[in-house]
Amino acid sequence: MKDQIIAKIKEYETIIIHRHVRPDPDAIGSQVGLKKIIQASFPDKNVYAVGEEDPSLHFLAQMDEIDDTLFEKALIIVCDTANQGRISDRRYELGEYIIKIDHHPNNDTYGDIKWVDTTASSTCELIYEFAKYHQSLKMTDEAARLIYSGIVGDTGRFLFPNTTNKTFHYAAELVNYDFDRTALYNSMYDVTEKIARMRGYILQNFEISKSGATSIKITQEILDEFGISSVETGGLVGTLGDIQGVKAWIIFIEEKYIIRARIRSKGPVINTLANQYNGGGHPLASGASVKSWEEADELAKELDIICQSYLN
Ligand SMILES: [Mn+2]
Repeated sequence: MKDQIIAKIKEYETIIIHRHVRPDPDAIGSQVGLKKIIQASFPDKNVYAVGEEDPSLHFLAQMDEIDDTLFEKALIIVCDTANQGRISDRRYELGEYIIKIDHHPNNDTYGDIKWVDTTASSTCELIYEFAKYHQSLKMTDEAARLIYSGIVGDTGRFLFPNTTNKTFHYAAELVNYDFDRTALYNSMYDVTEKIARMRGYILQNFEISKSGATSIKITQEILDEFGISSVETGGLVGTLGDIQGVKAWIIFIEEKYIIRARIRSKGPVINTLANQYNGGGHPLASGASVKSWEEADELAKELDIICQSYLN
C-alpha cells in the first residue's frame, strides 16, 4: 500500500492534500505534515493543502488558495476523513486520482487507493509511519511539529486508549526534531476566559443517569450569554469525561439549523448510535446531529440504554 502511494506521488507533478471540515490538530497536522514531507522529498513538485481556514489552528498552518484548473491533472490525497461528505473543499472531485489515508472505520470506501488503519491513534501517526517507510521520504522539523500535534490532539495527550506502544515510540522520535513543544502545548490547550466560564456552566448543569449516561444541552441562548460560537465549543467535550460514574456523555450544542451532538464514551460503543443520527466516528468518540430538542432527548435516552447494557 505504501509503495503504491509513493509511486503515485512520484508520478504526479501536482499534489493537492485535503482533510475534513471543522478541522482538528490531527486533520491539519496530517494534511500539512504530509505536504512538508513531500515538498522536502520532491522539491520539484507542486504540493498544496486546501480547505476552509480555521483561525484557531493558524498556529499550525494556513491553507493554500489555488485555482480550480490545478485540480484537473492532480493527485488528490485526503487525510483523516472517513466520509466524502466531510471532505473540506469539494473540488477534490475534479482530481484525477484519489488516495484516502485515515484511521476512522472505513465505512465510506472512497478513493482509488485507501490506506485505512483503525489501530493507529491518529492519521498523523500514519503519516509519520509513511515518512519512515522509505528512504526517498524526508522528514523536517516543521513536519515533526505538525505530526506531533496531531498525535497529541487525537490521543488527548497520550491519555486515550488509542495510545499504543507504537504511538509512544513515534512520539519519542518526533521530539528529537527541533520545535518548541511548550509553545505548541500552549497554543493547543490555553483557553480563553469565556471558554473557561462555559466549562464551569457545563460542570454545574450536566445531568447524569443511574447507568452513567450523561448529557448537557447548550442552547443558542447560553452560547450568547457566554459570548461564544458553536465552533468554539469543540474543546469542551472532554469536560465531563473524568467525573466518577460517567460512562458515556453527550454535549448538545444548538446551531442555526441543527443541534450538534458530540458523543464520547469510556467503554460503551457509541458510533453505531451516532450513525443512526446523521453522524459517525470512532467507537468511543463520535458526532451526530438532531433537528429538535425532542430528538436530542431521544438520542440521550438511547445512550442511556447502551450504558445500561454495558457491564462495568
Ligand atoms: Mn484523526
